[in-house]
Amino acid sequence: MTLQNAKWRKALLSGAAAALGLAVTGASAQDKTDNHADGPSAQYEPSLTTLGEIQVEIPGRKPGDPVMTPSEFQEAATLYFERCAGCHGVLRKGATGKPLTTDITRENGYEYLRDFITYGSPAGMPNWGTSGEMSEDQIDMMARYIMLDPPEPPEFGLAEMKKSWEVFVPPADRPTEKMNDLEIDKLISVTLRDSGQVALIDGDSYEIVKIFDTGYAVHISRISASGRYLFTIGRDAKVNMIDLWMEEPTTVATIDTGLEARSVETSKFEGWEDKYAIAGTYWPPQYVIMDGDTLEPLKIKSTRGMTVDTQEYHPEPRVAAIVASHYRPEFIVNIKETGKIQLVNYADIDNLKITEIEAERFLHDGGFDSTGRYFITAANARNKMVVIDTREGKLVDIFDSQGETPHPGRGANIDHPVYGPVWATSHLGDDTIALIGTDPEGHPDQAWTVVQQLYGLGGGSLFVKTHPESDHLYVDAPLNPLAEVSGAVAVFRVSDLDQEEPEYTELPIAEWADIPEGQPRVVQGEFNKQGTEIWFSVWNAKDKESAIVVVDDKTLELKKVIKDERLITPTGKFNVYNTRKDVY
Ligand code: DHE
Repeated sequence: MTLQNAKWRKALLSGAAAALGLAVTGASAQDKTDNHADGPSAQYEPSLTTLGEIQVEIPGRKPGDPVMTPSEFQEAATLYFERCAGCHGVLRKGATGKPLTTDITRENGYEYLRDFITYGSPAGMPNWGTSGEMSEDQIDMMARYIMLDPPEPPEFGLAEMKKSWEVFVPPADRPTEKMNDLEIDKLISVTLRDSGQVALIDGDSYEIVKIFDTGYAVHISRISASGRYLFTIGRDAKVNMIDLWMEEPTTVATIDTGLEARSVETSKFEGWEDKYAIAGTYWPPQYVIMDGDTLEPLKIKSTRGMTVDTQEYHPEPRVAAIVASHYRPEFIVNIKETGKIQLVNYADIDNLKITEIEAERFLHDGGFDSTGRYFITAANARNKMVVIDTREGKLVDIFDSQGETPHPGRGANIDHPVYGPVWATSHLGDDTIALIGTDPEGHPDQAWTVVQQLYGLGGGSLFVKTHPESDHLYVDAPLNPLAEVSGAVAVFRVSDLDQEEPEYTELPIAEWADIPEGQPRVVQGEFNKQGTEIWFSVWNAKDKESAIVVVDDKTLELKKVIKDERLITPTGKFNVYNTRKDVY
């Protein structure tokens, strides 16, 4: 263990642990509750900001209803969607948080609800009042609001999608070959979260090629199998389709696929390259398969249904990660609240075949092993990992990640000096990194178990990254409450992982960016195509300077700081080649 590592582990197990919202032996419930809202896991619950903007009306009054004016009800609904719906569900029927249906809230009564919102609970409810995040008036309003029936946001079917759908450049008017001299595979698409844009940056010259307007608080980019089309999804569920072959890369089509979303993907199986795109939504709970040339919506599937464990009806299971199989004409769709993974076969979408795999509740993100055959994904609120064999189309295993709230992104594949091919995930709730064996043939005893735990900078990690050409595993910690930690990255040398307690090198990325104001967080490493350098976002507030820091992978030295006033709140980065080929 390095000195730094020892320091942070010590801090983590004492004061900082409470700040992270972790259970600490001997700490009172009050300690934990006081600080809950600062914890990385609490910060990472979805904020349904687009739903927060919809206009709602007070449902029909019933005897005994608390009094609310229409404007109070509207304000409370906005607050609820932004702060509470991520855990308690849009319809208040419960998700990771408890249900708040009126039979329960009325039984509890106004005073109980007001105090609960004010002080929180050791079970995970943030202390909205004592943390200063909600005023007394807001808490009074929220207590009354949840005693009334919830407003129901609108559905979004084919008619609504078609109404929003725009094709700016029809396929017939697009070039038949690449018309620019960009090295497309070297481009990196950078999410500019708070400006609702993506920046396309050249991987060699570090020049911004173009900035595109996309959906609100745009989330991720994915690339079509051929590398020609880049797709983005906004939190408002808007999909943008950008043609990278045109003289100047251009948005050729857009569509709204719902009201809240996080995922988009395109078909990758041989013979089906670029044929379809798919977007999954948080609201309404559904996914839509679209034409891969135009985004025309073709098939919408609801995800409402029974939960995997208690087999109860869930009215709003959100769609989390979606990946495209390399072994079958299938999309692999994580359905969060029911805990099911659907293998959606797109070979005949009029006779859609779906294999439904019973996994674990609260599925979030995940990625492939190095062969592309196994999809490894986190049921993060249950601390579980789920493995799907995408060649055979079935569940392989479900096991404990041995840490608190695994958050792999797409994970990282390394060739371990002892255990062979392993895949890594870090955790939001503690400093552990789990290395998981992925080679059932060569290393059957280690397959689908945590073969080694590494200790990183601290809790609040979101992403790990490596590249087949690299001997390094990079681990960020952007949601750690300590600025020194959230501004740095830990790097492990893969060939040293046979040591008993592998040490890491700490890279002071935020310091390198030399940003005078704010407290930027360093998030999500992404390699260039060649695997020679890794890019990190230095993510500051919207009105402050941000940057991208490029690190030389061999020397671990600073190579370049990319700054530009247009780089507002950069977060995710997606190299065209690595993303389309699932290299990570
Ligand atoms: Fe993400 C991926 C959901 C907050 C950056 N994020 C994903 C995926 C999901 C998801 C379901 C997987 C998509 C896929 O593979 O198809 N993210 C959510 C949320 O619900 C959450 C917790 C809260 C919210 O309200 O959105 C959330 N995410 C964030 C952030 O705050 C991050 C750090 C900054 C940002 O831009 O919003 C963030 N999420 C990312 C990134 C990926 C991602 C960079 C893609 C990682 C990859 O390597 O593929």
